[in-house]
Amino acid sequence: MNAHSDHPITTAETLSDSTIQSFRTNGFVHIPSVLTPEEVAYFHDAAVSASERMTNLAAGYAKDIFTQNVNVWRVDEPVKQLTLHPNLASIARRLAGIPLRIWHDHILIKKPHNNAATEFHQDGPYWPHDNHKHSLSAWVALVDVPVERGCMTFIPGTQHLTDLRPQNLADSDDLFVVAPHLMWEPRVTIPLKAGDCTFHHSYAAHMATPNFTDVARVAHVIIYMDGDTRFNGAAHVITDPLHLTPGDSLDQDIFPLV
Ligand SMILES: O=C(O)CCC(=O)C(=O)O
Repeated sequence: MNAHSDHPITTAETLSDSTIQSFRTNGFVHIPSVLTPEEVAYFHDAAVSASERMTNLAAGYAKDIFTQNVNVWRVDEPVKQLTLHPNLASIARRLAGIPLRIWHDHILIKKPHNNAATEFHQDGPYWPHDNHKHSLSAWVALVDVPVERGCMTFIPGTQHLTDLRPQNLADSDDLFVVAPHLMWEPRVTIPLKAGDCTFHHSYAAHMATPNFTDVARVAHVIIYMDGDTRFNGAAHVITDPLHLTPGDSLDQDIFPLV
């Protein structure tokens, strides 16, 4: 199930300047081998088990696309080790170049033969955030994810488009309705070995291919936000229970600095 990579573990210290530059220019980057094969096996089993126990938030809006379990780190000790993984956090901080907090994590599983893409969208417009210019996600492959199993595709440079309305990730046209010129931009598709990850900026337009294989696609996504992000008053499943006031700092236990 999981390819054992011969690549040495990538750390914040071994990250090259050109990798950091590539992230800042394109809005995404492929980082090979952020976890050891032993960690991949441990976190894969933990993620699948947590997902089976937790509510599937996508049941209402994206049921064929993936299952989605949010803030797993708050209730599951092994997954917490992955979400707060020091190697991932250090790489994220080097890419962003600023102090970061956890916004939330989520486990996204595409069932075998789900045959449904996650359509193009940006993440930033969904979030109730001000002051979050550097927010980014680590999308960690917990199985091998070739193109046929649901890997990520990005449109380079789109992280600069910060004023689009939220786009529907179940509608293949929606991003191109709000930004028609993007239809003609080149796209970059990044298959991942288990234990690799991509990082993407919160405004980088991205989609994930369908799963046409017999194996579930298991990804764990850790979202980091700027340390001084503020709440902007919009509704969101993570912040609704906190009864915040617009302008409030997100300096709270549920959003730890990493
Ligand atoms: O894994 C997927 O299907 C989509 C992931 C995604 O949109 C994200 O991590 O922002």
